[in-house]
Amino acid sequence: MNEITALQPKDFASDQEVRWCPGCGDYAILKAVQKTLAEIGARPERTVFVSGIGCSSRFPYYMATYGFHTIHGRAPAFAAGIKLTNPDLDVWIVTGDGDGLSIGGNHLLHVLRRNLDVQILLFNNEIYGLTKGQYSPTSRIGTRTPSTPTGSLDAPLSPCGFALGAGARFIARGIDTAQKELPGIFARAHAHKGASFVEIFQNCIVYNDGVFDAFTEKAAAADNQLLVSHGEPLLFGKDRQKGLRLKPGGFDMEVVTIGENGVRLGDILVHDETSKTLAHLLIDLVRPTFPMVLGVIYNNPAPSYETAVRGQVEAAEAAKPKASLNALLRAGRTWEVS
Ligand SMILES: Cc1ncc(C[n+]2csc(CCOP(=O)(O)OP(=O)(O)O)c2C)c(N)n1
Ligand code: SF4
Repeated sequence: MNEITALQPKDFASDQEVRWCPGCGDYAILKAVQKTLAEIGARPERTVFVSGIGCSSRFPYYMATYGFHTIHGRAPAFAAGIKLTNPDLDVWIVTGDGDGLSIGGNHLLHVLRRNLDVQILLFNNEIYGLTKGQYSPTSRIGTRTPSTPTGSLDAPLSPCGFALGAGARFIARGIDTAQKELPGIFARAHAHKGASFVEIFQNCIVYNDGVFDAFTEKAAAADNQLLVSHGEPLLFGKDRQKGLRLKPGGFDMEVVTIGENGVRLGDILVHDETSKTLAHLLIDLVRPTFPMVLGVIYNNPAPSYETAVRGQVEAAEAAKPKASLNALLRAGRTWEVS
């Protein structure tokens, strides 16, 4: 009998020299992905990483799997071709906020709405790292960069809000350094059949250092992060005494404290990852009034694109006798050229 050896995270690391800046958040994400693949029993020969252009998009070089470092914003197009022709492969897309939401916004939109069975990891550092720090679609108003020397005026885009609007059926959020939670989130993204979208807050230590500190710093984490879990109340804070509820008589959320003003545990909303309405509310919460919502926010599977495409092809083939190219060429009117 052929025994398949269990692989370790290091078995998914390639022999390529990693060329990110020392201290870049990309290292931690790479480590979490390699750990995830070992844990889920992935096979390198059945796994493909596809990226566009950017620091984050160097990812496929560092994985001992198949990989394509493609063109700016176009990873979804390559991934679609790969998955449609080889549906048994596990396809991961790695993109940045610039690659996926500027030049590649259109492509990302369509891969999400089509629900192709791929995992999309969007490294959000709110900046263009590779090209030396220009503002990106997720940069906050007032961000000073070489391309916005007096501060950006553009309203930032919410990657998860974009994904939900595009029709994504799996949406999650994580933090680069959260090694305890990230592999679990990636594993769930992998288990979801259809397009899974994961936004990862990634610190660019060179061009946008500390931009997420207000909720990622250890001392701030408990009061500023809410890690959701299906079926569990939306609680946070050091003693998990704070929670989210709908404002009585309205459709907006509010932060309340259990034990204050008559608030009881039963008043706190319970996370339902299948609810699109709740996903909207959680994704749209504005900081710092609300905590940053992390974990699997939305998970509501629907038939995946490649399954539907293959079903259509098989049905068409079954409905017609086997096609003959020769017969097709000779069908209808033909001419002899002499
Ligand atoms: C067609 C084209 N336009 C522009 C560029 C320049 N360019 C390279 S990477 C990049 C943005 C990368 O930003 P992001 O996706 O956020 O990745 P990061 O480097 O921050 O990981 C741009 C504009 C390019 N390589 N190709
Ligand atoms: S420029 Fe920023 S994102 Fe790019 S490798 Fe350096 S720290 Fe990472």
